[in-house]
Amino acid sequence: MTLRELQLDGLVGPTHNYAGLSSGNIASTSHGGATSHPKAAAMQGLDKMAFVASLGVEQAVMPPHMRPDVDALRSLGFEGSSENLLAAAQAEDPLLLAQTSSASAMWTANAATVTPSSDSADGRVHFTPANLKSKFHRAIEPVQTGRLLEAIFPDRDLFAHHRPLLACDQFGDEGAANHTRLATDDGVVNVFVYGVEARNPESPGPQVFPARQTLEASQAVARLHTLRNAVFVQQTPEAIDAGVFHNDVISVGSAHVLLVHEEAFRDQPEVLQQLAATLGPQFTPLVVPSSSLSISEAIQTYLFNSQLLETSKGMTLIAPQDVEHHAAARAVVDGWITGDAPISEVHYLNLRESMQNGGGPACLRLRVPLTPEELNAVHPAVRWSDRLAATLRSWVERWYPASLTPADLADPQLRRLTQDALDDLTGLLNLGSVYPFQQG
Ligand code: SUG
Repeated sequence: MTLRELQLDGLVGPTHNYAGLSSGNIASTSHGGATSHPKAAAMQGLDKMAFVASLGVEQAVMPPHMRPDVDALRSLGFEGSSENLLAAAQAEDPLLLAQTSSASAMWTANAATVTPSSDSADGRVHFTPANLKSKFHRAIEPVQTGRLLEAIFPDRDLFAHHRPLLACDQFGDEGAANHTRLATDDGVVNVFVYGVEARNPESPGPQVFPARQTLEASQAVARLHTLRNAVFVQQTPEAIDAGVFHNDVISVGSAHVLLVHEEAFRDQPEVLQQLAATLGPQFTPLVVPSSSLSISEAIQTYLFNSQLLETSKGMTLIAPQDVEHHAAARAVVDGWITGDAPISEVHYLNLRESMQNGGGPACLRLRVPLTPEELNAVHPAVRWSDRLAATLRSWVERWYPASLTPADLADPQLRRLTQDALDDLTGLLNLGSVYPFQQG
């Protein structure tokens, strides 16, 4: 059965801001406190979706989460009306207010891990929302993510929705950002990349920054999804310590192609041999040596956070403009396009607002490979069309602030505006009641 890959992009929320929340993510920590531009950020995301859809790729949109998350603040002891509670949080613990205000759900590569029906033993598409337990501002996402995924993929005969793994050190799970599905005529491999083996004190791990994904979590997700063809590969601790907080910062793969930096995986030559043994001669790993692009240049430009899309013209790369403007990264891409690599074209997009928080093109999308029948069962109103594009653009135009600083996050008007905007959006997308504030 031929699968088509749906790109489910996170719509940037109205509270998009720079709070420096993600240690280990260099763009996030270096932009903490900067002024953000939520309207521009959302428009940049919509431009990407429109562009990808124009290539003939299936595209859909995932709504933002309600922020600030007043319920999370209440669960941490703040009381009273939303207005008083936000003011109290800002006075007492502004970092906590920033954490509960982050629009980080936009990076849907971390929303869940997805297994296509062709790979699961029960023939259903499986979703497990990532628990994102490594960072508090992200650990408040999975319940809402699960609700949205259930609304977008409603048919339980076709779609299996699991609960997030229990959030603890042993089961740190960051979703599809650490998962790559490769497929050739000879075979399919689901590559799960982890940072550390949590229960094994002998397992080498990073010394400076946290390993967000554990082997135990990857194994549990593969088990839940009844996967038959999973392999588990460890990141080099050095890459994590250099700022590779998710594997999708240093490798991206699709079908028979794997773009990967030389220093991405432990025992990389053996890993690639193992993949080749299953995938056969079509498998094409394009390994970028450190002499062409150092790890820090890979992190700075986000070359490997490009989207690798199958289009009628062959493999197409959607890369951030930062790659275009960096001589060494640009040379790597030019080498692929003009040489005999199976990549036919590249398009550079402006995703500055998201990039400054460490989110490139691939972070902003969750890939969902579907059969035609499954595609037909996707909630129709979130699937891309010119009409949806126009609706979303005027929705953003109407509701989004032009700029935000961390000091603006306690503004009761921002909370009210976000709630009204999301209420309006659920109507436009015909999603029913998907937010707690709509459920009384
Ligand atoms: O989890 N940044 C996100 C970026 C996620 C990128 N996703 C992938 N690589 N798949 C993170 O570190 C920064 C928020 C702030 O600092 O305000 C943030 O959460």
